[in-house]
Amino acid sequence: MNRILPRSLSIAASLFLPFVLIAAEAIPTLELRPAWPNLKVARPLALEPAPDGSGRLFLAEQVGRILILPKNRAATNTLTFFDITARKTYVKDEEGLLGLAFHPKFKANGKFYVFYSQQEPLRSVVSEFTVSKNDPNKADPASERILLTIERPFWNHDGGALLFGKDGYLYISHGDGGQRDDPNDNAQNLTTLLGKILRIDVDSRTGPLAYGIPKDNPFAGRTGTRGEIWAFGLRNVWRMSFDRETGGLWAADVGQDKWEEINLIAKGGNYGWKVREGFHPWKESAHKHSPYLDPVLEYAHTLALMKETSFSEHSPGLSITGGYVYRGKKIPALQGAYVYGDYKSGTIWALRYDGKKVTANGQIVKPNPVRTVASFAEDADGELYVLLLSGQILEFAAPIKAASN
Ligand SMILES: [Ca+2]
Repeated sequence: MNRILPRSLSIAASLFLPFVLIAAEAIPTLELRPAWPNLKVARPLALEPAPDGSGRLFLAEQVGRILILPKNRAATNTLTFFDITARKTYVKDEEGLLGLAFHPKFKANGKFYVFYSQQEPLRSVVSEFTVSKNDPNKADPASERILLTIERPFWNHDGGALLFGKDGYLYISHGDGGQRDDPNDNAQNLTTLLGKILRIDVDSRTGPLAYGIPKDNPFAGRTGTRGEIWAFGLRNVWRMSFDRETGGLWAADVGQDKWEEINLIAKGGNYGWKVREGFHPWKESAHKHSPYLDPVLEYAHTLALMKETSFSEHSPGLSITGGYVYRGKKIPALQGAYVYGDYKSGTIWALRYDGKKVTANGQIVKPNPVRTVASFAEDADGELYVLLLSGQILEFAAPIKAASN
């Protein structure tokens, strides 16, 4: 018996080999290197280029600071642009300063937006701040305008991605409120902002709200719903991004016990949680809002579970971190591929999608379980970075010689 197993495995491997090789050719093997080798930062979660032509890159730390990174990559010092560490935004795990977005007209109005956690009561806050009138490298701490406060029943599943679309509206991800199995059934409930992607207009006001609800939001003006909702049925979108070329909104939804998933977000779409996780049935919900939209791709927490999917060649992971479609110039072989990773396994993959199905996917760097892939970032040129919770900022590079992966 012992001899049969390896032999049957090798036959299976040879049958699948042509497909594996074709898929591997479409996804390059890359290396990672420190982008600022001499910098020490704390728990970096977002890195954003200022859209003002200054070439400045701003790094948000979970503890409540925003730093301006030095243009000299060998430098050792940063400038502190913003600091709310005294508010104790980061108490544990998923809380903290989680998102940063610059107003599209930042150059003229100096406005930027942050998403941060607060205690007593547990809540997420989305606020507008303005740059100091005297110093372009300092935020004005007295300029805060709170747009949105979302109370949370539990400490986890905050979400916290913030980004502006080409439509000028601010998109916000918020998790289902936490614990397990969405006990309050929030993600399918259209009267709460938990378990959703939201879309608001920071430049206008609707009624007593500190922001406007765009008239073309899918639930705007519908009774029994929140007009801010753009998409729902999401457990805890940990990072989302727009493809700067196609405008597609990619959102990675962190799974509970089995399935991690990547979704392409459509207006009004229901991405299934907690009725579904990935492509699979999960729990009952008191709310009925079918159809449930399937993800682009899923991967499982174990190798054994991967056999139940059409992505059986995909390696497993435990907590997805969404990235970006690569539109930079330095690595032509990565052009047009969506890059994503796993916080727990330290794996980084890329996939290609033709609008209907995944046509290729694979690891682009070797897994490393101490590589805490907390977030990805994209600079003004479309080059990508990996932010490790351990405090490193990495960039991709094509290997100098063929990898022996
Ligand atoms: Ca889903």
